[in-house]
Amino acid sequence: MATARAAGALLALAIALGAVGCAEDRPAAPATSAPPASAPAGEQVEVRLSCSTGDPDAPCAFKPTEVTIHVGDTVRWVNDDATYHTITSTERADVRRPSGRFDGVVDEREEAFTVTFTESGEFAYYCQPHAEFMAGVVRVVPE
Ligand SMILES: [Cu+2]
Repeated sequence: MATARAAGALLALAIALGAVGCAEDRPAAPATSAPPASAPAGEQVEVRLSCSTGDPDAPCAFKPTEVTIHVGDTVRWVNDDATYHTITSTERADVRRPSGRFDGVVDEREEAFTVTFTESGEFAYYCQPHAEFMAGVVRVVPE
């Protein structure tokens, strides 16, 4: 129950800050902004965008292609090269079309794009310029 105690302490702090008559609607968020008690800080999983697969039919790939995370976790896609890629959500893995859930672009080495998944499910995505061979799945399971 340490989490509940910490949340209680933060609530008390927030009330105390409010009591001193802060002019803003909300007290300034402390550096460790507390997530809701039911959503502990998530883990971060990295997926690399690599164009050194050595496969002439699929020269670039998401590595790993599939990741399984928990609700509240974050996937961080990082570009291995200076190649232009997108990280584009699609409703179906076999029909690659932007679904609008997320859509990131990376075109520099070590450039990153992150998405925090707040609901469980299977989230397929692909790279638009390399849609024929570059796709992946994020499986999000309940905590
Ligand atoms: Cu790509």
